[in-house]
Amino acid sequence: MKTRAAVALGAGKPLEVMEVNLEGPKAFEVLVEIKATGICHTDEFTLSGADPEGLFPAILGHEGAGVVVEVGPGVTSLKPGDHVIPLYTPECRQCEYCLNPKTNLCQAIRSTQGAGVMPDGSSRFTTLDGDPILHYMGTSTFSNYTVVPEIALAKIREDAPFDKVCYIGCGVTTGIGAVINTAKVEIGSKAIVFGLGGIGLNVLQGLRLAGADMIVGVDLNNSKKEMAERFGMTHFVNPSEVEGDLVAYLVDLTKGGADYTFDATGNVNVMRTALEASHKGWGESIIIGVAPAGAEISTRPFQLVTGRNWRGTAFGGARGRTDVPKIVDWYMDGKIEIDPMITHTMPLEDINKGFDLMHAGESIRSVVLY
Ligand code: NAD
Ligand code: DAO
Ligand code: ZN
Repeated sequence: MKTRAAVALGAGKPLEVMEVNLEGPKAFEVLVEIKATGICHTDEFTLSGADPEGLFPAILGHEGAGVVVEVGPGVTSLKPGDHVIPLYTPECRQCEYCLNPKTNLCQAIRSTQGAGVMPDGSSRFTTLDGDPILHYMGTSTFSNYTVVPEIALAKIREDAPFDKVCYIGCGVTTGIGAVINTAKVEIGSKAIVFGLGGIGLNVLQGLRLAGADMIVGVDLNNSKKEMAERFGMTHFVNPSEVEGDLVAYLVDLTKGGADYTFDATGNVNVMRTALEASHKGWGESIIIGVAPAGAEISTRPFQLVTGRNWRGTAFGGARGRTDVPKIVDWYMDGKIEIDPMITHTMPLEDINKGFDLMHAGESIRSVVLY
């Protein structure tokens, strides 16, 4: 079949919206009509060329929601008409990683997903001239129709609006999951969140859900304060307005350091501040942000000797097929909010405007509606 897609032809170039060929689903694959997709910082990271694993030409996009159109041989868990969210972190429920409760990093299709192809080693996308186009994160939601492995699709309830729950495909789950699955924040905790963008706001609402008492937000941009308060932030700090050492300021504000800190900036200097602002003896600092290629973190080892813990999280530690439908329920039951974070919507033809809004810091989430 043919489908409309925004194709990343090369690093640093705008996406080009064009018709491409899409081959049908092979064994254990599913053809999905994408109804809506968010534009995430990570798509921008890859498109910019900063992602060392970025491959071109490719169809980016990993924050979508849609409907199953056709299933390939061997697919048993989905049928045409099912509503789904594609997962860049699959859940095969059989591999060594899926069987270990300490991780969500299913490895069943890791090597082919990283190479931009389906598990059989080939791409389903080609240009109208027949040249291959690669998949991205196993999802390629910047295409109206896409093929996704069965183990990388979460089946969700049919009354959930695609234009909102697509955000659960990355940002919502990453932020809330970092709090609930990775940090396992307890009621009454003190927390600091660095970076109040699309991920940080969801860390805030995760902390509110977990019953944290003090929720400090840190951002260089004062315009982030209002929305952050709406999502549970109790105190705001702009580092550029703090005189003296930021760590000392935050330790004083939290009366000894925070029980939990979260980096949602991707800046390695911020990651160090986050670790050192966590409480001596038991503080945990969770890295969510993805740093530029080659960047390294550092601190004095004595920070760890004296009981602070440095950890990371991918997709909020969530097992997508199991956890994503539950997060959709939380949204539908009013336990979490998504609507105010979808600040812009646009048709596929205008997708580059979504990237412009992100660069200008004017959007939290732009969503493409097919
Ligand atoms: P964003 O651009 O929307 O937000 C980043 C925020 O950080 C902005 O508000 C910005 O003003 C603030 N900021 C920048 N530098 C700062 C500094 N020095 N001090 C304080 N605040 C600062 O980005 P986002 O979509 O929220 O993504 C955040 C990070 O999370 C990115 O690195 C992204 O790649 C990463 N991410 C990780 C995962 C994962 O699974 N681990 C998933 C999705 C995104
Ligand atoms: O198993 O090695 C692996 C792959 C893990 C991928 C985790 C990706 C999380 C960070 C990227 C942000 C995605 C939007
Ligand atoms: Zn697995």
